[in-house]
Amino acid sequence: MQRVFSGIQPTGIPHLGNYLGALRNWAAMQADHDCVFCLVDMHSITMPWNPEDLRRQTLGSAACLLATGIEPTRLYNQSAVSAHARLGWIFNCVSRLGWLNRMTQFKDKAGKNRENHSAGLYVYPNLMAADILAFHATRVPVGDDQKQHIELANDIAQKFNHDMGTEFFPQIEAFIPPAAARVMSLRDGTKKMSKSDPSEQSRIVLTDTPDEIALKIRRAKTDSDALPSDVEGLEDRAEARNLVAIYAAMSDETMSDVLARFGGQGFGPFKNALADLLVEKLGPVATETARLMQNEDHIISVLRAGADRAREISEPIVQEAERLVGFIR
Ligand code: AQP
Repeated sequence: MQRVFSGIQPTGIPHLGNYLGALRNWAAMQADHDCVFCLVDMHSITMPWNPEDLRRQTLGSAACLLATGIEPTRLYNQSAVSAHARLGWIFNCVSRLGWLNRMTQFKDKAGKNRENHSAGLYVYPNLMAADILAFHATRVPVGDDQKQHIELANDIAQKFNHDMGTEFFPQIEAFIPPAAARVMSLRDGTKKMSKSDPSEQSRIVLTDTPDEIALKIRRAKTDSDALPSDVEGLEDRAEARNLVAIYAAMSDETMSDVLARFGGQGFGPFKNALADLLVEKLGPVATETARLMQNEDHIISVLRAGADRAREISEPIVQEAERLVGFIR
């Protein structure tokens, strides 16, 4: 069975972009893949953080993931399994500065003030490569924004294999969903929906109440034209395209199907229908998350059991990588 690895940062409650870009596929892949899913808390401290928030958000994200259908034994938090840090360090020494300089996510997150960012943010893609390769995972379900990082992970695996004269690490394939692989902000159709966007109105989170969902969709930025009757008509209309793409992904239809129904109409009825659809699909996730959050000890025990399983899989792989490098164990 092919092994799948994927992670999410517990930097806030997962949002609709995380759900459509990743989490929904995670849950679906469990049926026919050997899955390992991780709350990548070590990645979460690459940007400024508050320890109490990190703790709370790790537990909240775990509850949310379980509520989306992730099986408890497959979930753990990264810092509990030392394989990530050990292989991450080896990859810091395999990866090249020139490769990291090309990573667009670092440029986006660091902005103009690069000198003031953590070294961790810069080497983040090396740790991400270690996250996946510590499990010899070959399939990684991610949103479109992670494509470049997966390519880098393959470059690192190849260079390690070449330098050590082995075929130890496999090549990785990104699994990017065909629809809504990049969900955009509800306030600005040119920016991706993100947990760290200061505007809460920019995203729908998986714990939003029906009223909050309806309000955010009603307030979502649009233009003043009616919806077009075909997909070409969405060109240069980033916000309209985003809402149609969300509708299509949530209803498992194509964007053309959606426009065949709503094309020619104003945004009012479409937004009402979209809000109803989101409430129908995400409402049960919010209810189950709230139920799980009432028992923090249970969530902690789920993460501990998941970490035990993750250690069992990753330990022999990382020990072999350490042996290949020349470390004495
Ligand atoms: N807007 C998005 N559309 C589609 N997929 C997305 N993902 C994230 N945003 C979108 C996918 O969700 C998975 C987990 O992402 P992450 O939390 O590890 O990191 P991120 O990509 O940096 O997400 P955020 O929300 O933007 O977090 P912050 O603000 O903390 O940096 C990944 O598979 C990602 O592709």
